[in-house]
Amino acid sequence: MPAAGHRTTLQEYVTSEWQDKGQNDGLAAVIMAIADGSCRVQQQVRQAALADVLGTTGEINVQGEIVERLDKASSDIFVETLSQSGHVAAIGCEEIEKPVIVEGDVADGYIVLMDPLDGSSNIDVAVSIGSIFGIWLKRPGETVNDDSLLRPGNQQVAATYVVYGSSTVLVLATKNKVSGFTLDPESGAFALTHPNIKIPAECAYYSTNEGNNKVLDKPTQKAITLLRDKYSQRYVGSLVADFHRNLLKGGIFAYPADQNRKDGRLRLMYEANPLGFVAEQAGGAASTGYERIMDIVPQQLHQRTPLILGNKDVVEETVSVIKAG
Ligand code: P6P
Repeated sequence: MPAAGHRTTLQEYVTSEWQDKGQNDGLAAVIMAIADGSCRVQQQVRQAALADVLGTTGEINVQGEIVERLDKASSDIFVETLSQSGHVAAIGCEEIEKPVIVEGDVADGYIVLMDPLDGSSNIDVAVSIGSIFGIWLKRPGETVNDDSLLRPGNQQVAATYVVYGSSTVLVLATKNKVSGFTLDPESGAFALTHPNIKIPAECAYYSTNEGNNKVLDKPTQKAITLLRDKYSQRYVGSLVADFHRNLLKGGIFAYPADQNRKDGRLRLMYEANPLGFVAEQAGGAASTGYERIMDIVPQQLHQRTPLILGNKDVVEETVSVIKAG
């Protein structure tokens, strides 16, 4: 029994609570690899200009976007910690065109899809950013190859994200359980601070880039107008930060397709699927505007999708307005 005042650490949570529920200890190792990597990333995020880690590498990534130096550094850190966990068979990453197939003896073979640093445009201006991870288990007996990563979100076994904000918070979701852990700067450990997260019944906020309104189709403009009439607008411009606030306070995030982004802007495999998993385990929903995000059968590692994410009733209402045309 923990001492009075002791907060359960993430390590204790994934090695004790999960064992009671038969969770595979390999998954615990994967989660701790993500936690360890995020501790190293947040140190660089917080040092920022002091550590000369801001600015761009001069490269253009597979998304056609300028690579921030912290994007690359974060990608390298998580590839290293995940590869060394002994339980990850393959990694898909926003910053890396092809899947990373982890060589050597991998016990059970988790597949991790990640956005190592989401919200790059906010790095240089000290606004919250984050890291996002979707976790699948390879098919029994499968020798993983590039196609092994193209799994629908409804086959995820867990998802987690880290928000580097006024505090560093890691949110972990498994089937029907979402818990939040805050990094204790003193101990360097994540401590349980948000047990059993459920999205509040009342939606308080809507998060969308209103600057895109003019390029939305009419049904989507109507749906956004309904949100604008009902809820307060909060938009950080970092998906993880916007989603985290909406998860804890009640809200909806919408990045629909538009004339300039026919397939939407956000990525299915390592943004929409993981956060859709978290949202659903917390009682929320995630849709493209026409179908459940996690039912999409992916065709490409970096494919994009429209995303409407948050309170289930508000997502469903928004979808029905869009579908009504
Ligand atoms: P816009 C950040 O670059 C990101 O991928 C998400 O984190 C964020 O929600 C979105 O793009 C912001 O896009 O077009 O509003 O700047």
